[in-house]
Amino acid sequence: MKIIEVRAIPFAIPFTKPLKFASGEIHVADNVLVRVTTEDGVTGVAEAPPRPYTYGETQESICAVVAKLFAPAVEGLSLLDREQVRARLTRTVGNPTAKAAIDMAMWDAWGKTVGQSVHGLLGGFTDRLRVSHMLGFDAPDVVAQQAVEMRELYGITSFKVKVGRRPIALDVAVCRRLREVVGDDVELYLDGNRGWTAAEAADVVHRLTDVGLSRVEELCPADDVLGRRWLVAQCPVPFVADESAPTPADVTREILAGAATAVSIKTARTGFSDSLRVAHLAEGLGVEAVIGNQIDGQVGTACSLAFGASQATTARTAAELSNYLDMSDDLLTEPLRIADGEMRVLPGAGLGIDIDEDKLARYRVDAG
Ligand code: MUC
Ligand code: MG
Repeated sequence: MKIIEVRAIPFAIPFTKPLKFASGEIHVADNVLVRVTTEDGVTGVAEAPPRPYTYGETQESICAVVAKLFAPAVEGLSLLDREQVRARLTRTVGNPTAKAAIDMAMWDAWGKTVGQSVHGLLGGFTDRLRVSHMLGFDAPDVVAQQAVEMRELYGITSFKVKVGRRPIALDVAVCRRLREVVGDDVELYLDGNRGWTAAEAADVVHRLTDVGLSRVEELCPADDVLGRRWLVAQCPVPFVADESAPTPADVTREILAGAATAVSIKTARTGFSDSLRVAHLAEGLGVEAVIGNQIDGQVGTACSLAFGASQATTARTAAELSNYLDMSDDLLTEPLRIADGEMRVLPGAGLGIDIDEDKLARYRVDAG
């Protein structure tokens, strides 16, 4: 199980429908495939989706930090040395998706080596997750129509609505139109990506009481310390920490400070080893944990699925697993499937996925 190579391969796949939200927009999945190879000839994979406007990582920075810093720190260790790998990588602050992808690729390689699924190795709680779809910025009728289509095509009945940093009346109109069109049986929740002030967010939350939101996420910056606490204290539904809590320590700080009452777990950001820590923290603290989506492709989505379904804490709520549907293509030999609003855990060892080498050759943006 000795690791002989850690490799970062940049690739770019256009989106058919760009996603726009308060902190940025995505037109191309300019992600990085991380490959961990052992001396037994086993290769584990994972995907790092950079979010420059959130964490400062870019496709180039991920490739550079893996090649120059992280690969040399990991090569020569065993797949069973995950905590040693973590200790070495966390000496460096930041670079969450680069670290997470190495961790997850190691789990994939471990699963493949021992002939077991990562989902099982992580805990194997259930064989499926309900799916929640993310609705980006658009006009009220367009957003409502997208929700209707997602329900018709995939049976999805849970939607995260992106809001913030545009006229508040427009966001309120989107939520009202959505509720009108999809009816009462559909779950709706908001994500502001820090786009409002605490006062604006409080105003909107009160104005939308009758719309029936199940939770709200990062409506204002957590750095507005007292404003955020004031907002969370009056919020009638769970308030999710996402980009304000990218590590287990941040989660602890934010929840204990009253800056959030729920947490988003993104495997793209915390890998499997730290996502386990966050899930257990959430369970111990008694707060809701939602599987979020860092706008992952199918490789990353397979990671979120394997993890989310492995824990009782994360399987309780609908998981954000569908952003890949807006991409023009992907890297897997067998595409993921959503049916009846659910995604089933993939059979097979490791993550249960295989990379289509022709597609990787087509989409990679390095020399190859
Ligand atoms: C989300 O939940 O915020 C947008 C930016 C990012 O880092 O993740 C996405 C979705
Ligand atoms: Mg978010």
